Amino acid sequence: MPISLPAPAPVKAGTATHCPYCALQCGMNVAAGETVAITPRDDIPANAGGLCQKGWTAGELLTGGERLTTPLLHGREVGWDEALDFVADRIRAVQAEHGPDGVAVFGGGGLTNEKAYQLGKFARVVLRTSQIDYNGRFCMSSAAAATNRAFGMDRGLPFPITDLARADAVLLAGGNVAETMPPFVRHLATMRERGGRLVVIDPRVTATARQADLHLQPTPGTDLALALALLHIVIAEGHVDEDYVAARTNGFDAVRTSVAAWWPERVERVTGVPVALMRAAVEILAGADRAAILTGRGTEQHAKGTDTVSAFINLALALGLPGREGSGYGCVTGQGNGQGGREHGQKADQLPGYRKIDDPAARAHVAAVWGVDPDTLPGPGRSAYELLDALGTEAGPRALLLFGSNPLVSAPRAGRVAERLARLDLLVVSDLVMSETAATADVVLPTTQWAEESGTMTNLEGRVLLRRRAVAPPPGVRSDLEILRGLAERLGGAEGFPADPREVFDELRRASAGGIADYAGITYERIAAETGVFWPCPAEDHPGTPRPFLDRFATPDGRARFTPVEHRGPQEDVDGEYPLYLTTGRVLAHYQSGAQTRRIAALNAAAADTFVELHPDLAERLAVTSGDRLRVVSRRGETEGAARVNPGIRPDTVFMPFHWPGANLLTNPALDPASRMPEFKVCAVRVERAG
Ligand SMILES: Nc1nc2c(c(=O)[nH]1)N[C@H]1C(S)=C(S)[C@@H](COP(=O)(O)OP(=O)(O)OC[C@H]3O[C@@H](n4cnc5c(=O)[nH]c(N)nc54)[C@H](O)[C@@H]3O)O[C@H]1N2
Ligand SMILES: Nc1nc2c(c(=O)[nH]1)N[C@H]1C(S)=C(S)[C@@H](COP(=O)(O)OP(=O)(O)OC[C@H]3O[C@@H](n4cnc5c(=O)[nH]c(N)nc54)[C@H](O)[C@@H]3O)O[C@H]1N2
Ligand code: SF4
Ligand SMILES: [Mo]
Repeated sequence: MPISLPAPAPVKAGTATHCPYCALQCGMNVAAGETVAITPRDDIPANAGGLCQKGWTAGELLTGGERLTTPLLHGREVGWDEALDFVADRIRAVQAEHGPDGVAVFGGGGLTNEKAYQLGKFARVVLRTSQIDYNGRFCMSSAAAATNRAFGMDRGLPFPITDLARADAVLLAGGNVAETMPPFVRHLATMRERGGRLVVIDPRVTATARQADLHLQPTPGTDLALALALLHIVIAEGHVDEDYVAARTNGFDAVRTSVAAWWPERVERVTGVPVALMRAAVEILAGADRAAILTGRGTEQHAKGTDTVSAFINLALALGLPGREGSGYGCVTGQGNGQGGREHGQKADQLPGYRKIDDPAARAHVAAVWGVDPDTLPGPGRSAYELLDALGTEAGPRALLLFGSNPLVSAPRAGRVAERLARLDLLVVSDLVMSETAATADVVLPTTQWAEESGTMTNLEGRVLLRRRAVAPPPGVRSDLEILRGLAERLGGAEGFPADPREVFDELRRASAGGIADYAGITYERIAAETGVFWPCPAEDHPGTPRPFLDRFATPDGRARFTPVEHRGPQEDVDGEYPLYLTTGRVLAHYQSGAQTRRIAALNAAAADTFVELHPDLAERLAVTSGDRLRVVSRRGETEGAARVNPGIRPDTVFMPFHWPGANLLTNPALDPASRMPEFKVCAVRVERAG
């Protein structure tokens, strides 16, 4: 693989690089030998010497026996030329019959910036298809839509993560960082050691909630009402920062009026959260000199996720937090490159630099970098679930190229997605392992992974990091960039599709220049020398932007926008037939669809199988104890899991992780109108004893 990188920074042991998994992108040293040794780096502020169990055991991804090393064509091992010729021939045939949109592309928020950029370019320039989207739609999209609406910019945390340690209060709504980003908890712990206080909103007593000074435990899907009540109390008790609101925001009057009807007693009936706890939360936030409000997927993965985030942003704005040093609103981003992956054009409505694909100036700029006529660039396509749901249908794409996602396990209403994938004329999956989705593909392309290749990742703070190659890939495996180059070569020309990540990054810098997510001044050398550079960074002599909103917001007039929002219930409420809420999420030991972590012995030992968490009262009614098999049934499907009785969950709610096939057979694909986020976090189910 062609590679040209600055010399790695001197490290204790091995090559300084970053974790394969989540958006904290913990720094780690990877030393290759018979086995791979991993030690945490202490120069990366996000983890500063810490790693979670997934990070510590990530070496097994490199040495484990379940690695794909040969292309597969209908299950048969073939050479790369045969595999790529077949894919190119089928793409040509499908497009001849169904037009450019007959072929779709699905990407992932785990892909490096270089891959995400190249995938978007490949779709628009080589395939000329509008049908491209990615799994980040299931992840960050509601927070992105709400922050764009309020601040004119979507950067997960618009401040360094270490600011949290200096806050006097943090409200974390719908995030379980103790399991999803364990080293994150250190920043919160430091805050608490300094006397700061942590408020957590979660329907379950999670490992994170147990560390909180105050825990609010709402019914799933009612955070919007809760946020309205918190703002109602802030206004009623005179805690609005009127000077800030006047100087830095627009639109407060409409919001002030709209929350008037959401008095705390009414919201107690909607959410189940006692009024006294709502008042206590406001007291903590309003009494803090510096405070942050953070949201996670618990509040965002709803058909009203965008409005829910807007309600929390309204609360933050009324308290005068965003754009003040040491305070703010932030979204706790998810996948390894969840931030960068949503900036460079693998999203249906987007071009690099966080530009809009329907903006003529954006099209002209990017087309010039790509050396094509702007009129040849397609327009916006379908969002992730809508795309998956359209596959193989009369009006939908007939072929799919999938890079970095396992939707048979992770997409909502996965039974429907399986039907759709089965109807395709061509399914091509690039992966490291035989994921559930790869196992159904016509063509499987074995690709290199994190420490076997280099590229940049943008962490949850908007800090662009260099994930260096630390070990040689197994013989026969190609990088995603090489795969895209190979396909481009067969479909019209490899020019503009280099396989060297650094060449791709240099083009990405030019394509993003002048955009919201401007990487023009970021180089591999700078990242190495400065332990990451915050975007926007428009020039090589620009210092980067750790706190983009200190002077102005990214809106045309520089002011933040309040948005009035109204509460409504979940898309599917409980009834006699389906009397319980199901919510879904994560456990410490596994990552996402589990394609990677279910192949690691230590992680399987820590968490071997799926489960159904339920309250003791419900367990008694069903006459089950922990370990008994349960069947969980929704209007869309059914699955089984072992009962895990836990007094920390609401009696009206059950929880399942989605790391194993099953939970998503149940979930509701109702979509948020603005972000097209599915309602992963609440649907109606019935629970029975199995067998
Ligand atoms: N171990 C592990 N870590 C990960 C990942 C992983 O798969 N495994 N994935 C990474 C990715 S991509 C992401 S997006 C992040 C996600 O990180 P988090 O957002 O922290 O993860 P979740 O477990 O999906 O959801 C958080 C919490 O939301 C709660 N919740 C459910 N419904 C509601 C509700 O209606 N309201 C509120 N307030 N809370 C609710 C759940 O009980 C859960 O504890 O984690 C990242 N880190
Ligand atoms: N019920 C429920 N469902 C959910 C969620 C939930 O909370 N509840 N959360 C949603 C969220 S936030 C997310 S982010 C999604 C994630 O769900 P998925 O999109 O399925 O994500 P992963 O399981 O990480 O899948 C990544 C796949 O790509 C492969 N891979 C890793 N690196 C690379 C690479 O560089 N190149 C290529 N070609 N392949 C690679 C991995 O081996 C794996 O098979 O799930 C969503 N689904
Ligand atoms: S917290 Fe995230 S980035 Fe850090 S070691 Fe764990 S999985 Fe890796
Ligand atoms: Mo995610």
